[in-house]
Amino acid sequence: MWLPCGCASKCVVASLSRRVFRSYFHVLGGRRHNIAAFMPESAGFEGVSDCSALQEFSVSNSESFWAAAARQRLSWISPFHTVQDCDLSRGRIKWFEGGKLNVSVNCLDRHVHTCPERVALIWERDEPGSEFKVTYRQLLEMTCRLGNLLRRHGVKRGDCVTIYMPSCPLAVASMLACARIGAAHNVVFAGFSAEALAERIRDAQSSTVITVNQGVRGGKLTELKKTVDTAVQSCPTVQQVFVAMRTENPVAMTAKDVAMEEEMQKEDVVCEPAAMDSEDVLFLLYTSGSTGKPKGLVHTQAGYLLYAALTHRYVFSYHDGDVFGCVADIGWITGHSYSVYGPLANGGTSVLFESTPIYPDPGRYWEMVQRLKINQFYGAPTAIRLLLKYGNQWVHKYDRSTLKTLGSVGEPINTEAWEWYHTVVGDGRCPVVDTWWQTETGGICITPRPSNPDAEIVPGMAMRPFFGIKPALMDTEGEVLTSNHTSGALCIAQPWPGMARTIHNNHQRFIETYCQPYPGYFFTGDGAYRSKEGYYQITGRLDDVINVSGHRIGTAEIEDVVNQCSQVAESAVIGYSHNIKGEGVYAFVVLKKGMDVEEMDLSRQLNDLVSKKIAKYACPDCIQFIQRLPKTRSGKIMRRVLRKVVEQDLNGLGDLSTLDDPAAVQEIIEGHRKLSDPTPMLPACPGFQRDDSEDVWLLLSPFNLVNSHWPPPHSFNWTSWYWEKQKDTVNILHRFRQTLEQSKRG
Ligand code: 6R9
Repeated sequence: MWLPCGCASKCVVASLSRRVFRSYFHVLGGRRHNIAAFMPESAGFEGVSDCSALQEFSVSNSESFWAAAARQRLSWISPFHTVQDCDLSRGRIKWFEGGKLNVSVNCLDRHVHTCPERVALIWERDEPGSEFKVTYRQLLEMTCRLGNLLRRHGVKRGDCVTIYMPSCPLAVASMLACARIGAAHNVVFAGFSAEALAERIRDAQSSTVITVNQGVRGGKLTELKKTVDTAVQSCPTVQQVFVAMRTENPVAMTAKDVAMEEEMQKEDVVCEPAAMDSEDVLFLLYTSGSTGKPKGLVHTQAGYLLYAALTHRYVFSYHDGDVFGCVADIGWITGHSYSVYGPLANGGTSVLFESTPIYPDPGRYWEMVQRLKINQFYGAPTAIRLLLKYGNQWVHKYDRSTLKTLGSVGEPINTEAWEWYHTVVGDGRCPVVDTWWQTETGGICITPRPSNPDAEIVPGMAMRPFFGIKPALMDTEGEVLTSNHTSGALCIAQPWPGMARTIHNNHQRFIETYCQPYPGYFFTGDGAYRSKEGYYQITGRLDDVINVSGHRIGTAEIEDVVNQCSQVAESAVIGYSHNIKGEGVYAFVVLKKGMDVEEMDLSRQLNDLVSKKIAKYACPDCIQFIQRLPKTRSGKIMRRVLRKVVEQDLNGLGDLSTLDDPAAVQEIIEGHRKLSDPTPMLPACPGFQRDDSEDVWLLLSPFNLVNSHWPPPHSFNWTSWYWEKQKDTVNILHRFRQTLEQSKRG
């Protein structure tokens, strides 16, 4: 059993229904709340008496606001002399210059001085009921040993260490150890393939990788160390791989490998923190853009930490003693900001979730809420939609009375999922905060809370800008839209400390992507609607990035892989509306001339390829083989046309006159019609839903099946194989098919 060592072992119409929540701030009678008690630094801000005035102040007196917050909330080795030096049009972003600090000291040492035995991390391991708690003292010890170990192995200030680990205390200690000695970290989501990992290691020029022997998720083992072995073969920079043991199964060690826990035991528990400049790099995090090459967004020390801490404290109303449950993986920005940096900077208790929402059953989240007494729960709409389908009984079974705030992130939350989250999970008591933000923004930017005690929360809307955030909507001419009840490209009109500073090794791409589209503004890549009341609702990406189960993926990245298949001439990938994942991946594939292949076989081959080159979640849900792609005369693929075909909006195909060969569209429409024909093909079997992100087949309830367009077989005995057999999906599908055939014959 692996124990941490060192210590011994997306739509514009919101529901019409509106909800008004009572205060969850300190209310001092009547409608007013005590703003200085709410945020101590606001006591010095003139004319600020409530939350909306504080928001206005934070935007129009941005420097005073952020200077006061930075002085009070961060521990500095030496103070900053300049609050900000930014020029968005040139991509220059600098905060708190002159200041020196250490992020790990801010996240650990200062809490160890005041409350060493407070729990910093609750590691909710995959195996249910086997949580493991790590106090601030233990986490500091672990971090220091690891920092010393990295130093002893030559890792220096300015180096970049790649971390390929699932959510666990040693992964957090690895991040903090890097911060302690002044190295940057590059966490790569442990679901990425060897090739995707290798690309990120090479781009980050890492000479050190940290991993575990095996990952454990949903009861299944994944060979993470073997994936690293494959990856480093094409990474000449890698000199050493630290391997921690998550399971007891031994792995083959190479000359580059270092047994991490064993070596940590030899290290001192004191590690001198490096005095870092505010603008030194804290981490790189790769995310997808609209080209085939992922970009390594760079976040720096002080501004990022302050922003993560402040948003964590105020969006979720996190108070001392609360248990904060963000179920995102640490491989994504949500895990960075709200499992690690925000909660730890605030001296909080943070849950690290290693499992899946349906392991061992769909009650996992709520059983965990009951057992760990979670106060704030932060998850993704895709999981909420999935759990909603399993029924309320899985929620009602457990005591959720500790919950105070429910958060949603990663993609638009539809009204049905929002209502279910609010009424069933939260018993109608807890505010639901739909938080909009990005890897680029570092922390939450648009969110219903904080706001005045009686301020309404509209289902499915992120609504209000956070402190210091000034959103702007742009029209197609690049002009700022000033009225309400309007939609446009979402920009942020002034810099804030949490924003990314650059793209690693490619500042020009940073400028072109974020700063040039609307000079003087930060362009988010998202579209938004501003309601009559002035609330924001995110309408989805404006570029070729899709969002599958809350994970960003560029369509170009998938096309690049599909095109590598020797039988494929070219392809076009689009996103389409998927009732669980938010968006699904639809690939149009043109084969090379004279190819005689079974389409089913090739589909399988393409899926394997995408899974191997990127990750499982990027696999196409649907592959349509076509003769040619619809292109303009200049050779541009008309994705708009493909989208309309898949949406079955043939009246919306629009102007096809620029098409090189309009007959191509008719063929595609025909092909799509055949594909969506409800014939009982195995993968499209009604009653089942494939969830690639979790690698499972989901059995929908009899109710769903009865309601599907295809009548259920009368002879089918649901109860005999409902739950326990769900894992054995092949069998179930087989039996289901047999029963269907029997019932048809009968
Ligand atoms: C934090 C995170 C960012 C993209 C973003 C947008 C989408 C995130 C959302 C949302 C609607 C929300 N997104 N939160 N869309 N409502 N509350 O997810 O970062 O992985 O970089 O993705 O996700 O499209 O641009 P990241």
